[in-house]
Amino acid sequence: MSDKMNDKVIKNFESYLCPPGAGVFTVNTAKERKDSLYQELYGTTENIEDIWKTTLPKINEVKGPVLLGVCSDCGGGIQRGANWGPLFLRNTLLKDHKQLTYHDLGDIRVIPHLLHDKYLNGKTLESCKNALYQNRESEYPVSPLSITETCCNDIYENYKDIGVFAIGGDHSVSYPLVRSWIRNKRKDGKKVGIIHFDAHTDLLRERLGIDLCFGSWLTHVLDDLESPKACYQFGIRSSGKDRAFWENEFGLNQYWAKDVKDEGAQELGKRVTQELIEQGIEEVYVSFDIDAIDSSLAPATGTPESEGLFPHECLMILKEINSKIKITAADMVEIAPLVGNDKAGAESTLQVGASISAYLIEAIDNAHH
Ligand SMILES: [Mn+2]
Repeated sequence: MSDKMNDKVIKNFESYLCPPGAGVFTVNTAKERKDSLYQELYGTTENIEDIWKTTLPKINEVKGPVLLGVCSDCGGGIQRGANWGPLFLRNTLLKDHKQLTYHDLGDIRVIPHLLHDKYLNGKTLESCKNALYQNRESEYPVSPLSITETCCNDIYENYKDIGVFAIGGDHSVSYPLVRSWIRNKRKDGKKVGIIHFDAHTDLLRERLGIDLCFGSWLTHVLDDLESPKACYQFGIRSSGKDRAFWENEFGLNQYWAKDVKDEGAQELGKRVTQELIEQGIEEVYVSFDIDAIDSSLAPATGTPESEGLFPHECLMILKEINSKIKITAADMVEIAPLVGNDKAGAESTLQVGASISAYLIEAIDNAHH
C-alpha cells in the first residue's frame, strides 16, 4: 500500500472511531472505569484523544489482531445494555489475560439512536454527519452498523494480514462485521464458514419490520456464503421451532445445547471439523453471543437462558475446529454488565466472556503467523 493510501485510511480511523472505551457517549458516567482503562492502556488519563491518535498508524507494525469496540445496542430489543460490553470486557481482558497480543484500534463512534444508514432520511443524515464530522456532506456513514462495515472494509482491503476481534454491542453488530469479512475473504478466493454460538437462532427475516437486528443478523449474511452448509450453530435452546425446521428452511447446521451434551463437545467438534474440511473450508469467523453460556455463569446479558453450554464445552469445540482450520476473525457480543444490577453475576459473565475472547484473540493471532 502506498503512503498516501495509508494516510487516508488512518484519517478515516480518526474520523469515525474514538478512543477505546469511549464509544458510549457520556460526560461523567463511568468516568472512573474509563480512566482506569486509559491508565492501563496509555499510563495516563490526560489527552487521551491525542495519544490514541498517535497509536493508529501502528496498525502497520503491530502483531496480533485489531481489537474493535462496537458500543451499539440499538439493534437489541428485550433488555438493552450491551453498549457497555466493550469498556467492561477490555478491563477484564487487561486484568486477567495480560499475555495477549493485539492492537486496540478504539471504538466505533456511536449515535445511540441510530442503527443503519439505510433507515435514515436525508435531513437526519445531514444533521448526524454534522454532529460527528462537522461536515453535512461528509463521505462517512453515521450509524453504528454502517460505520462498522466501512471500518472493517478499510482494514481488510488495506491490511491483508490483520484479523479483527470485535466486542459488541448487541448481536446486530455482527451483521457488518461478518459481511465485510466474508466479502473480502471471498474476493481473495478463500473458502469460508461461520461458527455461531448462541441460545437463539438469530434467523428471523425481520422483526417488527426491521430487517437488521439482534434476532435477524445471521439471515442477512448467510447469502454471502458460497453455501449455508458452511454455517454451524451451537448452543441453541430457545426457539419456537425445532432444529429440523431451521435446517430445512436455511440449509445450515444447527446443534442445540442438548445435542452438544448428548454427543459430547469433543466428539461433535471433531465431526464438525471433518465436515468443514470435506467442504474445503479454509477459514472461519466465530460469532459468540454470551447467552450461549448457561445463565448461572453468564446472567449479565439481554436474554439469559438456562440449560446452556459451559465454557469448557465451547472451548473444546473451538479447539477441535481450530486444530485444522484457521479462525481469522471473531466477535464477543451481548455482554451487558449493568443488566440485573448483580455485581457477582456481571463479574462472572465478564470472566467467562474474557476467557473465551482470549482464546479467540490468540487463535486469530496464530492464524496470521
Ligand atoms: Mn444472538
